Amino acid sequence: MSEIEVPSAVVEAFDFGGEVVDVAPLGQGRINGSFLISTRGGTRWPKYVLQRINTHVFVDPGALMDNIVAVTDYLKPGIAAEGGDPLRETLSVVKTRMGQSWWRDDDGSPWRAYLFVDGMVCHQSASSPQVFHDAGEAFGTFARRLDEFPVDVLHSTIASFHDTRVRLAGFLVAVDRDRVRRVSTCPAEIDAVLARRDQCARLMGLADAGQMPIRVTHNDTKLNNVLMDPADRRRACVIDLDTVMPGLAVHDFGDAIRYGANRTDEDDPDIDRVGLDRAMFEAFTIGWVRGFGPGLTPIEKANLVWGVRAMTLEQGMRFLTDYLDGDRYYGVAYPTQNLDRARNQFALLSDIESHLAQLEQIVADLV
Ligand code: GN1
Ligand code: MG
Repeated sequence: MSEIEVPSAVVEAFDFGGEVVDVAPLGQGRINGSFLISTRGGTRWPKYVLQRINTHVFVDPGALMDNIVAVTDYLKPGIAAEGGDPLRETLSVVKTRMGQSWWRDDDGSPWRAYLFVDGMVCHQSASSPQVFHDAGEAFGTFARRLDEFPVDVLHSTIASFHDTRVRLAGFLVAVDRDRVRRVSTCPAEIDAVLARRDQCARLMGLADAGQMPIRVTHNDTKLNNVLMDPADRRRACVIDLDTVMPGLAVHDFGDAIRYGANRTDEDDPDIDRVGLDRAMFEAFTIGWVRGFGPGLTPIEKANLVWGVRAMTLEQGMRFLTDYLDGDRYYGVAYPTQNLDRARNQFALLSDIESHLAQLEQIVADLV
């Protein structure tokens, strides 16, 4: 994202409270461009995160920011009531000088700002089951605190984001169109999806039948989307709220496992290193279920492993779809990177499938 320049008018649009002395690139997100703003002489907060919202991905930045403001405003009193610090344990939107939650620059790009939560640790990969357990507890706690939030208030900022049936349909269109003539380069990967096409309807089918609750979900529960307080394991801040919208809790659980319990990075092209680390799986599950508390329903508990399968299949399908479309969604460093990412996900899925009984047993023993 380093190619993005921050126009000075954007910096001036936000009410940072002091003199801005530095603007530096921040983080490793694939979607938005992020910058750390350092200020001096202010009376409020020293550092902020300034982000340019990717409008290729998020077509309605106003709806997205409405969701984030609604959810973070709702979370703060609950955090305070639990003895936490609402300025550190959830995001705080910084308004523009005009009092708005975002700003459109002269080129039409939307920008927004948050308080920078300092002194927290962001793990790109789990160094131990304990770290992953704590991430699970943070995401579970996030879900619990939003249990009573009126979910209908939220906009679906990306339609059918984790509707695996719709992802399958998009994949089939990409195969059919063969836009950049890559179908012939990946028959085995296409078959990996086709062999599992019936699985794509399971979870959303349960939701449509009214058996699985629609909740406020995060929808991008990667380990690196939770900041952890090194001084206190129970204090954390769930970030990247762009995809907070109505969804399924089992999808949030599954996406976290898919990303964080893989023995290697999702970008690793060496699929011999891919596999589901069962100790990591167990640690996250313990933390997540504990954080979530008694609100988790029996049908959700019974479908946790299905959530992992669905999210791994879906992510493989999304990477492969983008490869077939000519890499228009995910950034790539080399031409076959999205194909490698898809292969990585399908290898993970195969490993999960060959240990299903064991994973179901781990869950059954815990919940
Ligand atoms: C994107 O930008 P980042 O890394 O938070 C994507 C997720 C994928 C992920 C795969 C809005 O997340 O859904 O799981 O890449 N976010 C969006 O690495 O599409
Ligand atoms: Mg994200």
